[in-house]
Amino acid sequence: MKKIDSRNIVNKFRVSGEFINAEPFGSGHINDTLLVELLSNGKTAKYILRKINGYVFQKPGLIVENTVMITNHIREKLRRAGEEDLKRKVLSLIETHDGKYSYVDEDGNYWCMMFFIDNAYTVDFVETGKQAYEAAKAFGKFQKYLSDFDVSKCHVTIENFHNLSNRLSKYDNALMKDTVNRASGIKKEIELVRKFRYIENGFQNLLTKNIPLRITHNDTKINNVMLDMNTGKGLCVIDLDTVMPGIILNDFGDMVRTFTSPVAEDESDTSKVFVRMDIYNELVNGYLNEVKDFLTEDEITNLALGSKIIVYEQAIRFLTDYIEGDVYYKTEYPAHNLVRAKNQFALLESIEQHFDEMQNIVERRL
Ligand code: GN1
Ligand code: MG
Repeated sequence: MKKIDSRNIVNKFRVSGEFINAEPFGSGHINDTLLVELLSNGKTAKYILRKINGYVFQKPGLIVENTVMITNHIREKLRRAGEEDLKRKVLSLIETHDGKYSYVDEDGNYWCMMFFIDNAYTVDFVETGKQAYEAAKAFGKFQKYLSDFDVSKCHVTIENFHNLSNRLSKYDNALMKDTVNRASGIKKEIELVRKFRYIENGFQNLLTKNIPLRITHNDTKINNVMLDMNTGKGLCVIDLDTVMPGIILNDFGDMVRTFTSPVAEDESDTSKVFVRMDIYNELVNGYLNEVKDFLTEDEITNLALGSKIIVYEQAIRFLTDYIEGDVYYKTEYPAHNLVRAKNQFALLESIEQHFDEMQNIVERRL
C-alpha cells in the first residue's frame, strides 16, 4: 500500500497548529480513518481525517454533499433548540483552503476532515441496558431531526444497499463462479443460506406495502454512536457515508444486529452469540421514545422483521465476500469473513427463536 502523507493532506484543510501525529482510528471495515493531533497555542487539538474507499463508493463526492446537507440540517435544529455544545452533538466537516469540504489527492482519493468529539467513547458491543437505551435514542433523534428533510435531495451513495434480493443474487453468482475455490469448505453455510431464504419473501412482501422512504443512516452499528464519557448519554451519530433514502426497518434491524449480541460480530465462539432480550427491550424503548410519533403503523409492526432481514443480509454479505476472496471488507486473517458470517447466522437462529416475543415488544408500543 502506498504510504499516506497525512501531514500534507492535513495542510489542505483550514486548521491551525503544528502537525504532531496521525494514526489509524476506530474499527471501520471500509474507509481509512485517522486521528490527527495538532499543537495549537500550547494545546493538543484533535481531528478525524477520513479517506473514502473509492472501490466501495463509486461517487465519493455524493457522500460529501450528503454529509454537508445533513449535518447543516441537524445543526440548525440543535441551534434553534438552544443547544450550545454543537461541536459534540453533530459532526462538523472542516473546509479546505479553497472552500470545499473534501480534498481530492493525486490518485483521485477523497479525503474529509472533521472535528474530533471530545470526552466521548464508543463500544463494539453493548455492555449495559443503559448503553442500548441511549444509543438507540441517539439514532432515533438523528432520524427525528431529519424527518422533515426533503428525501429527493439526498443522494443514493450505494445503489441497492439494503436490497436483500440483490444481495442474494450476488451471492448466487459468486458461488457459481467460485473464483478462489472456497465453496467446497462452506457447505454448512450454503445450507444456512438456503434454510433462511424464506426471509426474502418477507422482504418482497414489504415492497408491496406503503412503507415510506425516509433519510436513514443505514449503518446503525453500536460503534457508530458516540457516548458521553461523563453521563453515558448518546451524544452524536457518526459515520454518515451511507446516509441516504431508505426504510426505517433497516436502521432498526442493524441496531438489533449489533446491540443485542453480547459479543462482537467477529466472535468465533458462536455459542456466545444470541439475542439478549433485556437489551432488545431497552433498544426498543430508547428508539421508539424518539420516533414513535412520526412512524406509521406499518413501520412499527414490521420493525422486528427488519432485524431478521438485516442479519440475514449481513450474513450473506460476509459470506459472499469470503467466496470472492475478501475484496470488500477489511480482514485481519484469511477466514475472517467466514467467521463473521457464521456469527451472523448464529444470531439469526436466536432471532428466529425469540421472534414472537420481539414482535410483541414492538407491537405493545402501538
Ligand atoms: C461496513 O465500514 P463500516 O464498518 O462502517 C459496511 C456496513 C456493514 C458493516 C459490518 C459501506 O461498515 O454496511 O454493515 O461494515 N459499510 C459499507 O460491520 O458497506
Ligand atoms: Mg459505515
